[in-house]
Amino acid sequence: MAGEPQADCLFCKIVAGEVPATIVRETETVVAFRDINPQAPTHVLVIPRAHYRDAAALAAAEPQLVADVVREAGEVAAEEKVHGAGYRIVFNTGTGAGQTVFHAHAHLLGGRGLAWPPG
Ligand code: IU
Repeated sequence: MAGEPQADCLFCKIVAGEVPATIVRETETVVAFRDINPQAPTHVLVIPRAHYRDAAALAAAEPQLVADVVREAGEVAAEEKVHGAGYRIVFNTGTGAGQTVFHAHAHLLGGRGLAWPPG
């Protein structure tokens, strides 16, 4: 069923507490944890507890959850004190764009200058 945990999904296992992660914020709907391979001084992944393969699928099925993810990314940015200088929220979507984990997630990146266009 849509949104249900998937046995082979790493992020579902983090949500379930079966795989360790450094969690920085949790709500009823969202979990935020540090990326194991950080690309910036602050690099936190914000994920819905519900399983959807990417952000567009999440938006189509449960649009409120997209708002929850983005709001929590902003809360993490404030907690990490990167909001003043600016930060980036990225949803890699599809393998060609660098998506490697097919459970919707936002990357919150901050704490350094972020070039545009991105690589
Ligand atoms: P991507 O947008 O799907 O490429 O992002 C997946 C991220 O998940 C990537 O930045 C990894 O470093 C990160 N990650 C993690 O934090 N913990 C893990 O156990 C694994 C990947 I595997």
